[in-house]
Amino acid sequence: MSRMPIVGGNWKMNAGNGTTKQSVVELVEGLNAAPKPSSGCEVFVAVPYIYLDSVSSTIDKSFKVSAQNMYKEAKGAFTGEISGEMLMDMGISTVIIGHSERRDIFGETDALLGAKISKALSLGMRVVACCGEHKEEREAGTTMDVLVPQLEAIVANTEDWSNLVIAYEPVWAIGTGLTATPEQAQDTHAKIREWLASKIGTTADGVRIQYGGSVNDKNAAELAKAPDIDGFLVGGASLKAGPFSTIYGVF
Ligand code: G2H
Repeated sequence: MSRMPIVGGNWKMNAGNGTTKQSVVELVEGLNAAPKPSSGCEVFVAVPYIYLDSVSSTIDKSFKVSAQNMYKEAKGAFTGEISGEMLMDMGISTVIIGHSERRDIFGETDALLGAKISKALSLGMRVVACCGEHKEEREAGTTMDVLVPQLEAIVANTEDWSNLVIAYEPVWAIGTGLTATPEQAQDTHAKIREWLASKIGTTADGVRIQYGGSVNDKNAAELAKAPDIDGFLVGGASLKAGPFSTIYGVF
């Protein structure tokens, strides 16, 4: 089954390639001047909450704008949180949920992430749900044992799979410069799809699985050839327009 590739630039806690409104403006200007994504590839930038509005109103419409997180409730006494309802009201209909930095640094559990996924999907949002294993887990051969509970939380909270994208991001490859080889990534993507098929049948053929973890303008083309890699979630290399446009340009 053909799946439209999807590439996301996850800016994380970066204002473009800096810490200022100006550095955001510079990255948006760079992207607006860069080669546009092909019509056969969906591209989004996931920017810090505080810049969602300004980036949405200035970036070329060939890019979607995404949040990096949201809370599971609509409103209330949840200091520091942002709801899906608020994002949708701002015209932001894509959200990353469960990035390993949310899990490892902020202690987000599969139960909480499942509730967020359920909420975001119920609002009609496109969800990029992340999963991944740590270095010692891969070395111990327990990658799928670690991924399965993460995937179960996704499956348990997803009825309509048309808006659900999975991002497989081995934690040992995130921001480390260590990329999974195309063979390693393909092998895990295929196992994820096979596991999904055991739960949701042939619908799994249509679920897009992005690879994330030190994707850059040098390794993207090779990774993109793998049949079960349906795009990338890019961190560091999305902070400059040149490398990011080269990456989405491989699709
Ligand atoms: C993985 C990725 C983006 P980087 O976290 O989600 O970051 O490309 O910097 O490894």
